[in-house]
Amino acid sequence: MNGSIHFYDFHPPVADIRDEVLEGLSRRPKQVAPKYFYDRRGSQLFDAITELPEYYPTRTEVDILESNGAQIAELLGNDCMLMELGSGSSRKIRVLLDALQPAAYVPLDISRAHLLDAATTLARDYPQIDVHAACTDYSNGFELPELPDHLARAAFFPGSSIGNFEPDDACALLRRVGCYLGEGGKLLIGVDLKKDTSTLNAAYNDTRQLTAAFNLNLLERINRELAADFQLQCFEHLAFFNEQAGRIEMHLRSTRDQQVRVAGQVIDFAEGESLHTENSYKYSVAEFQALAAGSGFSTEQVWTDDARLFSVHCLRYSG
Ligand code: AVJ
Repeated sequence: MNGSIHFYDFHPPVADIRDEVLEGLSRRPKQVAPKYFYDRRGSQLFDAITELPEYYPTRTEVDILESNGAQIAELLGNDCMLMELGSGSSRKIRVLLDALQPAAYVPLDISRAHLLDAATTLARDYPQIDVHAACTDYSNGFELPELPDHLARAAFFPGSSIGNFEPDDACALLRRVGCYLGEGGKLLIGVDLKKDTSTLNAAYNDTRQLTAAFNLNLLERINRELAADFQLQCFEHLAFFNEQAGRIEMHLRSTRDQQVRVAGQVIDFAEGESLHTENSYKYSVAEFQALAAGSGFSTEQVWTDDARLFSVHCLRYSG
């Protein structure tokens, strides 16, 4: 069945999204999970962010993958079934598919439209690879289709998306990936590194204000999907490195006292109150290795760029 594409839809129902968003808005400080950024427009805006001069992670990770393709292929093995968490745009996976030539490719993403477009294009361009695309919220104990079990499993978790999770949740997620892989299974994961605060802050406060548009698009999405009436001009983008916590924080700050209706409920915002929309944890190589060890992974190899902006780790699950 070479070259076939299978599509599985485990997208959370709108009622679950409503409950989760309302629960987040009832907290102090208010929060909404960053996975909700990625409707069609949010995914497009994120792709545009990855091309910005200030946003160094994507191009740095691609460079690391390209420079080390042969060694990565050796460590992960050919003919495997390669899962990708948060597939998004396909630039990085093409580098890996070329180097690894896996038998099957299993992209997981919460953005249905984006996943379907990307998976269809890849299936066409790589006719020798079976594609099993699953639209799923992998942060939530991922649901998976029945997959062939005769192939060695490997996983790719690019982009430092692991940084969106609280360290404890990151640990639990990696453990689940490990259970999927089985003992000896390899995980290739991209992790953004700690660095000077001005470089970090610039990456999340670009002069073209695409990151601001990406952040604000969350309110537009909630307006459309949850019958809400956020006024986008009454919120402003805020992003900064929180040194103490070791993470970039993104917020939407209310510029005045206001009330917003969301799915039939009234939500009060005070002037200056913020809605916390994202954390992006940054790690040193040693910090991340310690986190991975806590999930049962040992380090086989770590690559960084010369400026030590970004790291890619090859980890092995030992149970
Ligand atoms: C996709 C989570 C890795 O944290 O850098 C980019 C998302 N947010 N600009 C990141 C993001 C603002 C990105 N991750």
